[in-house]
Amino acid sequence: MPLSEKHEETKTYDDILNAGPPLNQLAREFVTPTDLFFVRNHAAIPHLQLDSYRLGVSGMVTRELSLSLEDIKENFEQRRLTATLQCAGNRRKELVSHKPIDDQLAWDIEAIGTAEWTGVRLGEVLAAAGISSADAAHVAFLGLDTLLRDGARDAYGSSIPLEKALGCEVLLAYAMNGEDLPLAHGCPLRVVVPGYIGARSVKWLSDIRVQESPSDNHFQQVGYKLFPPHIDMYNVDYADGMQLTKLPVNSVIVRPQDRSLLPAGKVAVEGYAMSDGEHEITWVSVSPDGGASWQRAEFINAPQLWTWQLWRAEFELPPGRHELVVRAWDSAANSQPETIASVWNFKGYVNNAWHRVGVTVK
Ligand SMILES: Nc1nc2c(c(=O)[nH]1)N[C@H]1C(S)=C(S)[C@@H](COP(=O)(O)O)O[C@H]1N2
Ligand SMILES: [Mo]
Repeated sequence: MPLSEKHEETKTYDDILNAGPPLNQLAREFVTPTDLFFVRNHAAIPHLQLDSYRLGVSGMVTRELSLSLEDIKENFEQRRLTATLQCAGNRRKELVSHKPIDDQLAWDIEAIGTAEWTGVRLGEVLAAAGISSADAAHVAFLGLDTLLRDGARDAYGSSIPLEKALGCEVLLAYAMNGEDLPLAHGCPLRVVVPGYIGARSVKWLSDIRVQESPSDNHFQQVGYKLFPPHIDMYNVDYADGMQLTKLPVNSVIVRPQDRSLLPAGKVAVEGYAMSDGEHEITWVSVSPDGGASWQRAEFINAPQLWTWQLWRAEFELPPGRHELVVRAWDSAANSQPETIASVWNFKGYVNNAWHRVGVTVK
């Protein structure tokens, strides 16, 4: 079937679990406690038969594999990596207040979390299967959760370039923060693609396929595509969209929250910054006056690849209203655009405009 030109079907979110931490609990620790880690689902959590669980590996491979969880744990070296996952829809709420976005979750700043993932390297599983063709260029994933769309039931899926899939950082994870992967986060096995939008880290992973082209799944070909601000749901041609991969450099003020009323005196401003994981955050600037003057924030954790950077700055604020602003740079000199208008897109993805918070000091 050709790509649906229609906007995504209207769905009710009743039986679909989507949740994030209360904003006052966000990013208090470098590693996010599992029960404060956001959950983003596009379908109901699948009913699992854990004893008969198998991971299939097929496509352009010399040997097709069908692996139980034990096969995976016994045949491949166990790896651990602390990595941040961020939904492409994080900070959509600010885009929505600039110009409406239909039928998408209005995430605030909470669709992000950092966990210690335990699993095996996807690259080592692919090496065991053997890449059989020089044309192999993408690795596609399917989950066990399914959605009804245009009368057909499809699994959630995505793909990443083979080159990324072979990177040491890409894991098939069976544990999160030292415990078996919880059901909501993809038990028994999920992909973790550090640095890429969360949508590529497929949960309840059932199939891996090595192929010439990106996945033809809805979430690769229609969902999670980026368009410039002048494209909307009425003039869009989904075939033209840009498939999202790496996240752009971003920074967010977590505390104080927008519209806080603060006592006069010293105000501690705290938040997170994150780039594509391959580049560390090198500088975070915070403004106490809407961007007129700036101060360099101090880093709370030592900068590292694949994770967010927590930061802090302190200001003496006189009574009145103040607009706090943050912007960050990474080690490739990437920085953030100033305005929401310049990053607005009709699906509301990857908002990385300067983040602004209004506060009143008594
Ligand atoms: N099978 C499956 N995998 C999925 C999804 C999904 O709906 N189904 N959602 C994706 C999206 S959009 C994101 S942002 C991350 C969220 O991972 P989390 O729920 O563990 O935070 O999972 C991704 N993997
Ligand atoms: Mo997402």
